[in-house]
Amino acid sequence: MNKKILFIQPTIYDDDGIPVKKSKLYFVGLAFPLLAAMLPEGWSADLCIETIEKIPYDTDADVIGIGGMGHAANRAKDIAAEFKKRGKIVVMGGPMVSLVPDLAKKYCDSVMIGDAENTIAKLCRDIENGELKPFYKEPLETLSTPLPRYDLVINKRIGDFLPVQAGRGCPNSCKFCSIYCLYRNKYLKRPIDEVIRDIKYIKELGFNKFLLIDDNIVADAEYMKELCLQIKPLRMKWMSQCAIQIADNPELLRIVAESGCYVLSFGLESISPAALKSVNKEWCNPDDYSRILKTVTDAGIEIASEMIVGMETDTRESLALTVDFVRHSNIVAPKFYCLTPIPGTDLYKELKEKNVITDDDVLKYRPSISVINTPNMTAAQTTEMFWEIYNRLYSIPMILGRTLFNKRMFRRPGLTLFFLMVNMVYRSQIRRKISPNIL
Ligand code: B12
Repeated sequence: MNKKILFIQPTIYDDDGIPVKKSKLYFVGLAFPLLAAMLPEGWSADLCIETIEKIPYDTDADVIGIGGMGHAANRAKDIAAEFKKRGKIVVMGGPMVSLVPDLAKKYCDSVMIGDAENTIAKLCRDIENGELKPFYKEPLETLSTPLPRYDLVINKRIGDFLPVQAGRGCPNSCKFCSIYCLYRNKYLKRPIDEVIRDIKYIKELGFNKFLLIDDNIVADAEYMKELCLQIKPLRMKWMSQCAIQIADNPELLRIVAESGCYVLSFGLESISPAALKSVNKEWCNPDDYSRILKTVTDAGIEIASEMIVGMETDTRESLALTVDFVRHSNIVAPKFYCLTPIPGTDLYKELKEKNVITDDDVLKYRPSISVINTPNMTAAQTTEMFWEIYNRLYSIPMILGRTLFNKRMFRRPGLTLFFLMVNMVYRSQIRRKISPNIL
């Protein structure tokens, strides 16, 4: 029996409810290339990345598989409704719907909760037999995945790097994090030779860069060292994200840098120890941030950062101090998000009990809008502050200060231009009131 599934990666809506479109999408997710590679005999797949492509509503596919993270869920539900009208079977999956499966089920025929490795073939067989179940859930105990179907993305308008994954989950317990709430400290690693197989394949496809999409590459330092030692001879460049502890493991930091890592993103969240404590992240000490960031840039790795606006202790003054901190730090691409109480996270439970959530409609949540009244600021004030911080940090003098006129960057002109471009794209998104996160 031949069946076809059309996977759709939805875009997000802007503040006027218009789907955000781009001429190029730099960060490509791994879910669909991987899901396509795991389909059973007799199944074929197509992929539509809505941010850069039109949705083919008249597709001949039998099944529509919709993913999406965070606030793309709002768009996902509308796409699902349109395909349901056209009589298609619609299946949803990904981290967002995994946290709110009952809500997602209202808009589709079946929801895949969590990892799909153990369930995707069963879902397909059930469709063939007309026995589709409302939910599929079978957590993984080990992680081994086939070569992703990168052919589904490489001819699209994407950047010059492809995604690779070595591990899933994270040993930390940050209250706001979806990964913590889905994996509960479980950390699954793929066999190193399998990861190397994927990277070699990416190289064969003509790409010299990859994005290691792991949640925290220092979750198992010994594993990461071994992986990096095997990446090094492949002479690739790569980016990733991890906990700041990497700076206190000089050997690991050196090996990571020598293997071609040139950008790391850190979740710094806040410069207030009390705020960090309130989200279970007291193992980060803001007094150490400047030293840590310098250690990492001294190793030859540039830093992007993720910080949260709307923490319990935030005030206008503390947020102004945050701007000063970023301005004088070695961060070349600072990013901010309003704290969001996604149902299913520990943060949600806590804030719900405190009765400080101003809007219960999770589908309206987005990183640029606060829905939490904190002791010192209303949700509306936090939202205002969010844009103020971005506008200040992405003024032309600030952008030039951390790129073209930054002494540290002089020795790497190519990278400087790359980050100048990234900063200018973020700036243009900020001016259009789109929080810079779907680059
Ligand atoms: C790369 C990445 C990005 C890239 C974009 C990648 C892309 N275009 O898809 C960038 C940097 C742009 C990005 C942006 C954002 N991201 Co992001 N991102 C990731 C990251 C690190 C990897 C994604 C990935 O490829 N994973 C690997 C695949 C294999 O795993 P997976 O997606 O879970 O898929 C598996 C299953 O879930 C399932 N599955 C997934 N989709 C589907 C669909 C169907 C039909 C089925 C059956 C199954 C299925 O099958 C897969 C195999 O098991 C994840 C963290 C993570 N570990 O996933 C965060 C993550 C997905 N991002 C997250 C967030 C919050 C965001 C932002 C909202 C940040 C922000 N606050 O602004 C934005 C949203 C942008 C948007 N909506 O357009 C959260 C999602 C939280 C949530 N509740 O949805 C995550 C989980 C990070 C976290 N720690 O919380 N992100």
